[in-house]
Formats: sequence, structure tokens, C-alpha cells
Amino acid sequence: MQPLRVWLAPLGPNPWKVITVLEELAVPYEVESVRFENIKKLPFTDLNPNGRVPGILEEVIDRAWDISNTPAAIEDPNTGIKVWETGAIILYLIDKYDTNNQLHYGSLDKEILCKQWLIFQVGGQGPYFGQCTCFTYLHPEKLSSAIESYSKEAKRVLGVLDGVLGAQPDKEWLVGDRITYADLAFVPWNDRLDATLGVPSDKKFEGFPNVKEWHERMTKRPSWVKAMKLRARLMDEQGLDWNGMPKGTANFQEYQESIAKGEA
Ligand SMILES: N[C@@H](CCC(=O)N[C@@H](CS)C(=O)NCC(=O)O)C(=O)O
Repeated sequence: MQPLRVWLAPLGPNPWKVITVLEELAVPYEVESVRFENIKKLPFTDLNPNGRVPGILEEVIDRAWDISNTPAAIEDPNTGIKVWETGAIILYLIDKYDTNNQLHYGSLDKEILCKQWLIFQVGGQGPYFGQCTCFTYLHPEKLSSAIESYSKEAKRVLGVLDGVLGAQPDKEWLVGDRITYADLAFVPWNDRLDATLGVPSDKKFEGFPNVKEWHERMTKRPSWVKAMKLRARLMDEQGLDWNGMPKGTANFQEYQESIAKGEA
């Protein structure tokens, strides 16, 4: 089997959903690591019209690849299929490579629930946690109404998950009695909750004990540990610290000043 190719910028959480699923399924892959600042530009927007990662960048041009044949997010040379949007990528990987039903169920009643949670993740968790992180952490102007509104929504989403996971004493997973792709899809954004909510790392799940336990069950898995090891290496290669600050940045204030000046 030929390795699948994944284009990603290591900084953002979304690509790590895909990498974790690939690791869980032991599907071989190779990564094209790209920089964030180029993803809204041509020619890449021709390839992934949404200009987001998983996506492609400079390195592609550097290698003089034929852009017209270059995938926007993942490419599977075994099928010739190219897909962008993490929800679609995960569904593709499950359809094609989860032949033993390791991360999904074969029955319609459970499968529709896995899809329901995946759609909730891509539409309900990802965008709101993303905006919340932006206004809490990255946006140079601290707009209290935006921070409040997005924090409230992020906590509401956490409350939905916490309620469902706590509905029965022995409930460990969103669907049925074992882990599925639906659970894994929530990990990368939940892992950044400290930045999203602007709280210390040990307080990020305060008020959401079921989400905390669920999250920790997943971050102990070799798939996540390996994905984060890869992230650390790719961040390092891009001159970035783990939290996204360019290496050598003295502190968060200096980072915010450089963002305000458009340097970071
Ligand atoms: N719905 C998309 C979201 C992808 C996304 O927002 N990726 C972020 C990185 S985690 C990104 O590319 N942000 C840069 C930008 O929006 O310019 C997906 O699930 O693939």
C-alpha cells in the first residue's frame, strides 16, 4: 500500500484529527508541512478553495510539483481520491480503511450517531472554539463582548458533551461502548482549551469532569502521543514553540505585540 499524503500546518488543531485517525487505523501516511501565512493565497486556494488546513503550500511549489495534480488536503494514491475538510477526510478514511470496524460500527443505528457527533464537532465545536481562541488569545484588541459570547458558547458545547458522557455511570464513549472516530474528532480542540478559554492548563476542564476523563482516556492512546510528537517536530522545524509563539519570543505580551504589528 502506498502512503497517503496529508498537507497540514502543524500549529492549528484540525489536522491532528486526521493524523490521529490515520495512526489508530495504522494507515501509512506522509506529511507535507506548510506555513500558515500562505493558505489563503493562490495557487493553493485553487486546490482547497476554502484556504484552510489540512491544506497545501509553498513547499509544493518549491518541489515544482504539478499544481493541477496536487491535492488540497489528503491524497490517496491507492484510489486517486483527494479530499479536504476534516469531517469528509475522516469519513473517507473510515469507509476505505476501517474494514474491521475498529473506529466505527457496521449498523445504521450507531453509524448515524457517529456521524451526528462528527458533524457537531465540525460545526459546533471547531468553529466556536476557534473563534473563542482567536478573541481570547490572539486578537490584539481585547473585545470583552466577543470573548464573553464565544466563551459562553464554548462552555455550552462542553456542557452538552459533559451531560451526555455523564448520563450513565459507566458511559465512556459518545456512541455505544467503545471508542469511535466521533470521540477522537473532539480531542485536538479540547486539548487547547486553556488557550481557548484563557485559563491555566490544570483548570481547563473545570466544571466538566466527564469531558476531562473522556479526554484523558484518549490523550493516553499511542495514536495521540505519536501525533503530538510529530507536531512538536514540525513546529520546531517552522521555528515555533509548542504554543505557537515564534522561538525566542520572551513572553506572551511580546507575542501579542508582534501579532499587533503583523509580525507573527
Ligand atoms: N472546517 C475545516 C476547518 C479547518 C480550519 O479551520 N483549519 C484552521 C487550522 S486548525 C485553518 O486553516 N486556519 C487558518 C485560516 O482560517 O486562515 C476542517 O475541518 O477542515
